[in-house]
Amino acid sequence: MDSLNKVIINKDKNVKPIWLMRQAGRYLPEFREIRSKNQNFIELCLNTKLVPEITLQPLKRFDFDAAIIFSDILMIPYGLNQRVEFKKNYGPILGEFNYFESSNIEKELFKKKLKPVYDSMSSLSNQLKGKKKSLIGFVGAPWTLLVYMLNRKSPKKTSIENFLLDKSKIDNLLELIIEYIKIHIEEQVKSGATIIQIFDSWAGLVKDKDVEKYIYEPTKKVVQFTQGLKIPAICFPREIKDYPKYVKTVSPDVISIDYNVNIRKIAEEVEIPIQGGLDPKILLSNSETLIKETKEILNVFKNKPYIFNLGHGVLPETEPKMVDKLVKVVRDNQ
Ligand code: 1CP
Repeated sequence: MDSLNKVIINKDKNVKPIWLMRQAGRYLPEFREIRSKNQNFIELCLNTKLVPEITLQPLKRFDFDAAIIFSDILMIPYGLNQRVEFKKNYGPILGEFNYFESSNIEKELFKKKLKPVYDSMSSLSNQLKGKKKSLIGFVGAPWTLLVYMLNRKSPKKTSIENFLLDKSKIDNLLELIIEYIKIHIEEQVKSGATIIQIFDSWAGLVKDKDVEKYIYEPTKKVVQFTQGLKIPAICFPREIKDYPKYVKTVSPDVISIDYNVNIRKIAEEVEIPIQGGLDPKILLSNSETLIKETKEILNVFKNKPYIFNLGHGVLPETEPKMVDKLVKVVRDNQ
């Protein structure tokens, strides 16, 4: 078993594996080159030749312990026949969600639309065979997908209050989303994913009184489903207020923390393996700061099962040589 799965399952305290959210992406010139020739982002995510290539680009440069398939959380709404587009310098734009049409979609049709993702996963699984690397599949958490599907753009752009008013619509849609998240997880696992990460990027938008209903309950269903497939689940509930309570209620195998979390406090409060936390902006600073901050994290988690990662995705302005430095510092200090 590879080191990342090992730290999760055996809770190995001495190995500190490393991978980065958005490790394949715009900070790499080789990605930008492919992207410039492939304007349609969804089509790119369905390209079975380019997806494995892009996924492996960061592993060619850096000594990461895991590959995360190059895809997007919005492939689920796409599979449910919602229009999904990515506008340059703006982000995703989704079409009107038609509940009736989507709830009547054949599961086989959904799988067929997303088959290229699963084929890319199989190809990656074959290419990584014999190498000590984990292969991470992922999904958006039910809440974060609900936000994009009803808001139809990033909630950075607008308030989300309006769509939360129609509660009956939301309940049905959440159930539908959970059903398809499970299918998407199962197909990725069947194709060779060894870990599933659940991205709840907008968990921080939920008010305290609604956390149980929109975050804990639906995510727990997804986590239990993943664990039922004998696959570890990493949860990333970005900007959630109470991480210890989340861990207790949702019971993921690993909790991935954002960069606002107090690492000393959480190291004491949480028993399960922790992932992440380094502010991605540190990679925009200088070597000295990077070494200092990285060593501090390694020190805090010295006697704990910990997976090195950032508190959110790699920023596009990041210089690849800083990522290389980070990996070396992590390797040399354990
Ligand atoms: O070239 C481009 O403009 C495309 C940028 C891009 C990339 C590289 C998007 C559009 N998605 C991706 C890939 C992606 N998305 C990965 C690849 C695997 C990796 O290397 O990590 C992953 C894991 C995601 C997951 C994802 N998509 C999330 C969760 C993680 C996070 O960043 O919070 C979210 C919220 C999305 C939606 C999305 N897709 C793309 C963008 C720019 C966004 C965010 C939009 C917003 O700010 O609301």
